[in-house]
Amino acid sequence: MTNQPPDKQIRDAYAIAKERYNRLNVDTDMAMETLVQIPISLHCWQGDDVVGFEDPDRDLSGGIFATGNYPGKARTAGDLRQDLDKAYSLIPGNHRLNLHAIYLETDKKVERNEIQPKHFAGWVAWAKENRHGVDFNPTCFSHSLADSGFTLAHTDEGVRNFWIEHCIASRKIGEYFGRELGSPAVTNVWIPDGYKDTPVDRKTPRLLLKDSLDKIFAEDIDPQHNLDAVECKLFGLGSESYVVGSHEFYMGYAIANNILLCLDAGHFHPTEVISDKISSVLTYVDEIMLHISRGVRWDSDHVVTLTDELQAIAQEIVRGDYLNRVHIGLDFFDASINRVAAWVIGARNTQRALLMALLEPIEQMRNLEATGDYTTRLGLLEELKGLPFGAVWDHFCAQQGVPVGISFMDKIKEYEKRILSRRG
Ligand code: RNT
Ligand code: ZN
Repeated sequence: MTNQPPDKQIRDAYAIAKERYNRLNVDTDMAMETLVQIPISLHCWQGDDVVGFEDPDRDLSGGIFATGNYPGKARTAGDLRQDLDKAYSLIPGNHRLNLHAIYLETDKKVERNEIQPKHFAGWVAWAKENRHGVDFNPTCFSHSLADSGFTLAHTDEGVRNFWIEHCIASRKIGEYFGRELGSPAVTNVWIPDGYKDTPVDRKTPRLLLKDSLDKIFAEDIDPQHNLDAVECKLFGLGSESYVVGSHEFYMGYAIANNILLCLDAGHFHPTEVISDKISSVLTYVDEIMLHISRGVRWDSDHVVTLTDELQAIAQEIVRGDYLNRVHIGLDFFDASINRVAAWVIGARNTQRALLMALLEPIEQMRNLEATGDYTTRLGLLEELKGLPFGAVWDHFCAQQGVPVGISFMDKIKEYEKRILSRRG
């Protein structure tokens, strides 16, 4: 379909780009060296529309929804790992996996509050072999005890306890991944709890949620192997009027309890952006997790494209020197296109945004701002958008041994024909 440009063309274009950036005192080689060390946590759930292996017939619930029926979704852990391997092979660098509890591997049904590290041994073996770090998530949705729309903030103590136990079990699995793989897992708690219509009591569910979280995090787990995060949301499908775990709720909780806050780019008002929150939140919490996503109208989970906001997120991370305090993950699920391509497109875009940020003449920009020369600041910011960053990106891809430009689609089409189209 689309042949990769000849090596010489990639090299020549890079040489010109390098020279061009040098004039601004930007070192393109150093930018690539930094970029290759930034892991992106690929979310397993794009591979099978958030179904998992616990009960493949169970509908997705919890205010999230995958639409589309593109053929070839992963049905087993083997399928999913094969698809992930393909995706990773088309993304420059070495990356992490973000796994959900429902992706356990067992012969017989295991209740969510009884999951154990051994149910994830297959993932550990695969991650070790491929040098992937792993992040983890309790699955507090798509379950009969979540069908009321409430989990950790449920009025029934028995239901709350079930989910508390599930979250504690998940933290232990995160610790297991962290210890086995030599890199801490971020175990991120997201719950759907909320109301479709206006509640009269916003207070009680929040107090219940706080109490549940206190019980979950009371269990001592080594932060060298497991880091805890909580993820807020403004609204979901069926929880349009009220979500218990709002931004203020979890921001307060993360600060008060010294844990991570997870910011999902699709979880705020349509014109509200997480890029502006990063430096605020990191003033008070040590580390954050990001769910890079793209909201479109009522949906918060479209494939990540190279938007202004994605660039702003990357700029904030790089300009603020926050690379070692921000865990970058993806979160979207599009079932209407090739799922491997969805991962690759979203991840490559995230890396492209990071590269653009790494290619900024940050010192010069800071000086302009400090001396009040906002005119030149604006002019420079706009000119930067036209610099040959694409040539640096192409060179980076070639250097890392992954397809340059849209030629990655050749590999995906070939994979679709050979593997995906044969799945029932
Ligand atoms: C849902 C949250 C959450 C989920 C995953 C599957 O709105 O974004 O992160 O997408 O846990
Ligand atoms: Zn999310």
